[in-house]
Amino acid sequence: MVLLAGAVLLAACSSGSGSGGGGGGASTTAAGPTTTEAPAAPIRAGAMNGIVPKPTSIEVRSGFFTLRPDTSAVVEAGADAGDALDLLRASIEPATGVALPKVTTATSPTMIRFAKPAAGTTIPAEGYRIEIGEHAVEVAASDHDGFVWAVQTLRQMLAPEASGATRVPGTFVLPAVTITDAPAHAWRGAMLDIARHFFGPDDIRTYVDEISLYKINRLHLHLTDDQGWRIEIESHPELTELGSRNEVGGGPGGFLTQDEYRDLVAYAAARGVTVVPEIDTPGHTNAALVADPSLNCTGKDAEPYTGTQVGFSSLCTTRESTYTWFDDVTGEIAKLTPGEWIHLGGDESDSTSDADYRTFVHRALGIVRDHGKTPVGWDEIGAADLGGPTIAQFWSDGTDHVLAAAGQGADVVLSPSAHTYLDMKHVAGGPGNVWAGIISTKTAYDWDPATIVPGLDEARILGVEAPLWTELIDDLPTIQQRTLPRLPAVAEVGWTPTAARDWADASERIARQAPRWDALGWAWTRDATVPFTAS
Ligand code: TNX
Repeated sequence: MVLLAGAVLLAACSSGSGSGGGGGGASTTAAGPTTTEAPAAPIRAGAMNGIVPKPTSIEVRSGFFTLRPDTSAVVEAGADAGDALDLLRASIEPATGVALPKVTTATSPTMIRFAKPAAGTTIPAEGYRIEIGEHAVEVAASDHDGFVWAVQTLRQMLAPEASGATRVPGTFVLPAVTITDAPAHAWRGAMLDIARHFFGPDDIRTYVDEISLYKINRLHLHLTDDQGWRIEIESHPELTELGSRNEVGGGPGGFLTQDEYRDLVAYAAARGVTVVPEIDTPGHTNAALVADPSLNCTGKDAEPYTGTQVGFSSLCTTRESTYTWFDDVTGEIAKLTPGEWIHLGGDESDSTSDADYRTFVHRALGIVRDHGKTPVGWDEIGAADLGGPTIAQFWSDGTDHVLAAAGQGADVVLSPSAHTYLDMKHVAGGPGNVWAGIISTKTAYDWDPATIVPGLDEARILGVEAPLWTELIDDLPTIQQRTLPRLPAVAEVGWTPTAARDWADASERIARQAPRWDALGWAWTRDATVPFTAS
């Protein structure tokens, strides 16, 4: 074990059982005011049992790896770990001063090494193996995202102060462990509504940082709604010129240029997150109707909308030009989006007749496929003839639609509103929406993807997603307060098999995240179901 002389290790590294307490990760300077010796540098260790989502296995040994100023990084040829190493450096260098220079052969006494799986072993997609010894941290994965998730695990094993923006004195250590890990579900999503209130690239990037820390791998961006059209479409500039300039409550709105969107997609991808863009149709389209009256069957000019009602707008589904328009829009979105999916909405189309809705959805799904993407839609699309590979996103009270979609062969992403709608209140009397119920962190955690839709074939379940609607949210701290600590809870529902999950244990691990959120400057909610230490 490498310890600085005279230093004291004050963290919960001695046990893997979670005995570190809610404030795990605390550390302090060793020397008290009465000592005559020079103050010793503190040794800073993270909490054991502080990883969210819970990994498949953790084997704890005795000893530590010490991050030293000269610790180097080695990336084995063929290991797709460049982004993961950049992420690790960017997240720990400001606070620790450890720059992790890349070397080809390890010349420093300690190193972090990224390698392909050892010969004769396999690691599943997005999985990773971490082995920490006194002189080396060995990280192995088969793909880009596996390395990123390994880094997120390493960040969670470090003392929370390692994530801060300014240098803190002391030496950071990692406990000697072997971790193997891989996700239970391929789709672990978070949705951000930038239509009801507009959020620009900086806020979205910070949200990507948050979701990636918990191994969420899809950012579903709700780009259009009645209140605003938020993505530049070069073939239809009026959509943003006329359709983006307001939001709920009458604020200025805004939109992402194609360059900004492209940059965001790349930023997210480097952090293991695929952007899934949503163009909501045929309802939720007032902003488009304001911009282009020809999309409206009534021929009347639509008025900009700044309220919070739903279900009053519809594209003209019986006019051929509407399909040309949808083809133009989704064609540009497809070109900007390397990910496999485009979401076409399909929810709450209360002003479209049932027959028109079915016709529109059937054709629109086909148009998305013609652009080389797999279409995703809210569960109502199950009423239509899907006509090919489709993903249905379950959200509503009834299960008929999602079962109808699955019956046609669709895969399913689960966003049960009573558990995953993070715009709902955490607690009665708190801020947020109420229509889907009060969602404490425990409620966000305590559900089983396999049984939430009775009768749904488990083989159809791709994973889970937590939406954040923003009628009542207009700044980044509020996004963070609604999603922390509930997003990590949903992330674990998606990553960790239900049989391995336990709320008592999870709630302690979630509590241990708070000092890291503080170090990162992220706002959060002191949810009473999570045993946070007193402030
Ligand atoms: C329902 S969930 C909606 C959204 C609202 C949300 C508010 C879904 C597919 N549609 O349009 O923003 O409720 O909680």
